[in-house]
Amino acid sequence: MNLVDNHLPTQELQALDAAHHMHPFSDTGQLNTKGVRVITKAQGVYLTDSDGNRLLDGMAGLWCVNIGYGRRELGEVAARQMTQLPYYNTFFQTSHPPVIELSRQLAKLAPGDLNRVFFAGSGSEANDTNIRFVRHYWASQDKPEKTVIIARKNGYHGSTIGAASLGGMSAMHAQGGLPIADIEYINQPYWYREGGELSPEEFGLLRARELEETIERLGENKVAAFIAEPVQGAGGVIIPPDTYWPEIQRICDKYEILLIVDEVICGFGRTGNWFGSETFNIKPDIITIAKGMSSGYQPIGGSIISEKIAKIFEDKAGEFNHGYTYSGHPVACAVASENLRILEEENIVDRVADDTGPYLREKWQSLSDHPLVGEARICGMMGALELVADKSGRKPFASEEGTVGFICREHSFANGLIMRHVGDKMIISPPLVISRSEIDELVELAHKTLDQTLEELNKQGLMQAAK
Ligand code: PXG
Repeated sequence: MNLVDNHLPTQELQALDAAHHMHPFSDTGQLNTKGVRVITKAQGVYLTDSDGNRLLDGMAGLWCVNIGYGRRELGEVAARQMTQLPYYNTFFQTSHPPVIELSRQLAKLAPGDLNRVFFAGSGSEANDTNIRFVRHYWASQDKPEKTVIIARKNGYHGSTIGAASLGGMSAMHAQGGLPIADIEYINQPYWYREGGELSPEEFGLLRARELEETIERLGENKVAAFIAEPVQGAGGVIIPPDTYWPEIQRICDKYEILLIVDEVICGFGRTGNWFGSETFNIKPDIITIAKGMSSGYQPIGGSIISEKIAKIFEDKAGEFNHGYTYSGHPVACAVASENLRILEEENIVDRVADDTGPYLREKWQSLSDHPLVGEARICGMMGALELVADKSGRKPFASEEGTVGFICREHSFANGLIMRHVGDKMIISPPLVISRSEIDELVELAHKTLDQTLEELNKQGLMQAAK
């Protein structure tokens, strides 16, 4: 028997998990009653669970396994680095070859003059860094009152206290005393649910101009930065109307505020370019990175900052009293470097732009013919289905938000496809290496799942739109 197959029986694993392991974003009581699904191995775009079931991973783990599972090269690099230098810090005026090489690669790949990298262990940590970066940047230029960061409702920037404060998730703010001071929120560019009678273009402009109104209301001298994801991921793959980002860019250029673009999901090929900032023609001062940087093979995040900011840090800011034990961890850096090398060498990002991305788009959009699907939208390799009872009305279901999405997700898992639900939206974000035939399989399984969901909704009397 293969060593990795040699695990305890599923029920025993579930009992131990329930007894000793607490899960993120989970209702502990509910989960322990139901029992977790135990994933034991993975290859390419497929996972295997402890009962031997095969699942097509339509979420690339948690939006991160861009390169797909089972790339030996990454394991080999990790083993070599662990033997040579498993750990050293980057605090005491020291550095090491893996962090230097990864910084070089990132500076080369990142847009514009974003050339300097500050490392963290995750996207959340990187966004905490960003809060301190931008406030200290202004304080160093005798503008300590420029502290407010404008963010968006339903944005997601992580789960530490700082990052969750930047996020606009009301359920997260409701627990643990969030948000921190001096974060302001504007509405999201979510046309399908919030656009009313406006065209997407009109609505995009309207939502972008809330940034300008907020800057004017607070006073430019109080505002440090604006933060946003190019496409909101965890919020439900919300792709802004074409008018949105150009207007945001105009406003950021007009006022003296910094633009932080959170590329934790959109970065490293997800939208068909190396960064979402290229897809939407955004000129950021800082980008947040994590996830696809290492394809999730190692935990690593960071902030890539512009020369303009770096210059202030070099000339005026003094010591920046911030950093993590694992900032620039050698093994994580070596693995991320190898991941980037493979993404480049195998032209994986170009393939998303020119081949598999357009192929998935066509197939995915065909799902909008299904009676349950109000909109099938997609950007590169991230897509969403808006499930509705009334296709022309763009109205939510009468049932509590998420009831239908959950039913659909359960059918999807039972069919061997991992799709995530965000409320009543179904989400995909598959590994970027997914092939055409695997895309066919994904879309066929999604179609079958929609049919079964519709049948169940009809049976339960849930096919009703809200008034
Ligand atoms: N920014 C963005 C845009 C993210 O999507 C983070 C920051 C935080 O990264 P870390 O590495 O600290 O998790 C994220 C993370 C979901 C889900 O349910 C999404 C994320 C994390 C957990 C769950 O879609 N994104």
